[in-house]
Amino acid sequence: MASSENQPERQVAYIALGSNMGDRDRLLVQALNQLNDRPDIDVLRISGLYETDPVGYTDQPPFLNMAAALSTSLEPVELLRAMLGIEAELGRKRDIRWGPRTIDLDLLLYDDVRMDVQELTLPHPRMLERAFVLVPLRDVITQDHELFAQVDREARRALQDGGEGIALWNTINWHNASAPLES
Ligand code: PH2
Ligand code: MG
Ligand code: MG
Repeated sequence: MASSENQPERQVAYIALGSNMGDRDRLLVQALNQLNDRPDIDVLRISGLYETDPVGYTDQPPFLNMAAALSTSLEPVELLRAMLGIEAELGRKRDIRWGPRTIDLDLLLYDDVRMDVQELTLPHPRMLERAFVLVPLRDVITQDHELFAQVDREARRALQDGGEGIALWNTINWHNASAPLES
């Protein structure tokens, strides 16, 4: 029996967001608003918006990438499914395999949880190799996370190694994020 007296414990999770199609910054903010509109997710902090050269399949437009810290009462796989639902709402119709993405939401870290199931591996297995993830993540991760030092070091290293095509593009005050953006 579900009890409203039991306050579900809230955990901090870190996500990466990316868009290289359509109104990129608006799509990122819409995704953050849709996450925050849920009673079981609060967006705590957001990174700067970084414009990044495409990695992997390079013949596509530049991305805007950012990261966010969330607080959530959802379990990791439930959080992932909520993120995929928002992705589908914002991006499904224009999504082309390997091609440009309206919105990509990746779950990077959930507290200090380590897990590996079919749907989800935590920490995200490639996050420490991707400058477009590390640099925004460094803006929002706190020192109490066990990967803080590694994220900080690898983000600095990526920027020293020529920047890896990453440039700060804009910053948003999260509390004003639903108001019109200035550029
Ligand atoms: N995402 C990819 C592939 N390549 N490159 C950049 N710069 N940013 C991304 O978010 C990105 C990418 C697949 O998810
Ligand atoms: Mg991705
Ligand atoms: Mg993804």
